[in-house]
Amino acid sequence: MALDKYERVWLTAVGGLIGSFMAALMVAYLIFDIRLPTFEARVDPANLNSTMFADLGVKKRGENKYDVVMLAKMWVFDAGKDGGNPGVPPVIRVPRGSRVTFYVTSLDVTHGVYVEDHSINLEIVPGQIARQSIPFNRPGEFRIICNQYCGAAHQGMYGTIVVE
Ligand SMILES: [Cu+2]
Repeated sequence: MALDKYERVWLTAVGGLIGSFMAALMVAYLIFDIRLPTFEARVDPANLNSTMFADLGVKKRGENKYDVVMLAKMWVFDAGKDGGNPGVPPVIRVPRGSRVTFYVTSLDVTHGVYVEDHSINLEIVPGQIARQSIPFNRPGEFRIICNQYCGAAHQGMYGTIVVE
């Protein structure tokens, strides 16, 4: 099959572009350890007592593996007893080098979860569980911020993750 010269040039250019996008994805996945946010399951916000959200907090799942089960509501994040006193912005502690999987749902309106200096950005929709797993390799205090406008006291909706 004979290809026109320009057709061959364009096919090569497009192939190279797609190849470089794939390479960028692999670098993000394998070297920077980035995982995309995922839809985990549906829940009934009026009936969270029969779901994983009946037991909020930080769960150790293995060597350097933790789950954070958290509830977003106007206008606090609730991480159970592991987050400190109810009604105040939670402080979550994890050891340095751990991989943390967040499971978050909303009780009322759409919220967001963003962690300062880390590759996580979740949209928290009532009725859905959002999940994302990220590594915490640097020690420090990083704010968890609601980055979806959720009403009058939205600006006060935050928490802190302390990497020790
Ligand atoms: Cu919010």
